[in-house]
Amino acid sequence: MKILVTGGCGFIGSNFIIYMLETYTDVEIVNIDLLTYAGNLENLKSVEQSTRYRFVKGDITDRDIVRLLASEKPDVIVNFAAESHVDRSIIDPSAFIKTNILGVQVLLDACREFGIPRFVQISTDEVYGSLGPEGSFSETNPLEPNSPYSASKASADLLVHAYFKTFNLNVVITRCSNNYGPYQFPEKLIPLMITNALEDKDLPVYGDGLNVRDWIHVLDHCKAVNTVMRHGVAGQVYNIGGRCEYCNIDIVKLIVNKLGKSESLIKFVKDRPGHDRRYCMNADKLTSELGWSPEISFPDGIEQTINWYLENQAWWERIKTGEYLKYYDTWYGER
Ligand code: NAD
Ligand code: TDX
Repeated sequence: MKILVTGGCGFIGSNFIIYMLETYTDVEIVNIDLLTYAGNLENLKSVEQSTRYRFVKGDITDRDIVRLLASEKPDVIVNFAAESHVDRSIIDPSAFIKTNILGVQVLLDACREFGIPRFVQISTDEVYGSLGPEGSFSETNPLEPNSPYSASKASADLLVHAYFKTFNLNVVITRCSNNYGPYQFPEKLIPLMITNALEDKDLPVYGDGLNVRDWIHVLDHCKAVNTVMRHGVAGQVYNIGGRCEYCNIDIVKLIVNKLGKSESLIKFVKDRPGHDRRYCMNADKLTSELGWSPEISFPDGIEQTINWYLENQAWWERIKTGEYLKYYDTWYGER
């Protein structure tokens, strides 16, 4: 099976590539990634010598490069490439609109032109908006995104659906909850808190810290994507979730305590504008129809993840320089 992965140098894409190459000897992967601030070739060191893996630096909004790779006739395109951080989309939405919407159009057009048999769009729970204290999102919930990031992802979902209906393209959409695990960029809650705590820096918690997220280990997400890629029904959406709700302040306290640091590092700061209160995924469709369910418990997964950041200090220290510091000052400086 030849897979064209986009955005494979990011957090989830790199975990997916490593998982697929290690698990299946008949899988070949081409990875196109623009290497934005979030893309890191170091994530793929363990597979870069593999004869079944090839990296191409390129932009999914660039029709020429996408057409060139599509002309190699992969069996499937799995689209992880995106601007993925909500806070950055509040500072400037432009790149989100370009990559997350226009980039998807370019990929879909290439699928049509070269007859690619399947397109997998990696979407997110955030397209459904925000939940109250009860209930969960199912695939039939309306799309009610609240941030420029989630609006761009919801737009892409609608476009993917339209190409299924109008052009009969073989597409599937996955919508997953919050991931955590190795190689996550330290702008997202869990790696930010782990690395700041290790550096004895403030731990900025937005608002009252009671916003709830549904956490899933990245490896469980990768396995779900593989399942949907192989067995999902064309035109369908599949929710993916960890069945694991935590409010932010509990996660932060857990990390602080595991690292033996003081809770006085925790600082409540000005809330994120448009901050979604709660996400919770109902992934019953994926479990009952395709047989997937999450395997890694949060206590095991978070322990393993904290250890990974402890053992890979050089990885995140190299990231937390230059562009990262500029972003950090812009976003957190006045909170
Ligand atoms: P990430 O920011 O870590 O990685 C994104 C990757 O895409 C980077 O390697 C970046 O260089 C690349 N990229 C960005 N713009 C590009 C472009 N124009 N052309 C080619 N490559 C480009 O993101 P992530 O957390 O790994 O998320 C991957 C996907 O999963 C995204 O589509 C995101 O919306 C979705 N998702 C993420 C989560 C999560 O919790 N992280 C949850 C659900 C869904
Ligand atoms: O410094 C912080 N302080 C804080 O309180 C940061 C970075 C976050 N938070 C809160 C905001 C959220 O309630 O923690 C929660 C998680 O924040 P993020 O890690 O930024 O994730 P979220 O906004 O929930 O979005 C994530 O899940 C869905 C990913 O970034 C998206 O790419 C994915 O689609």
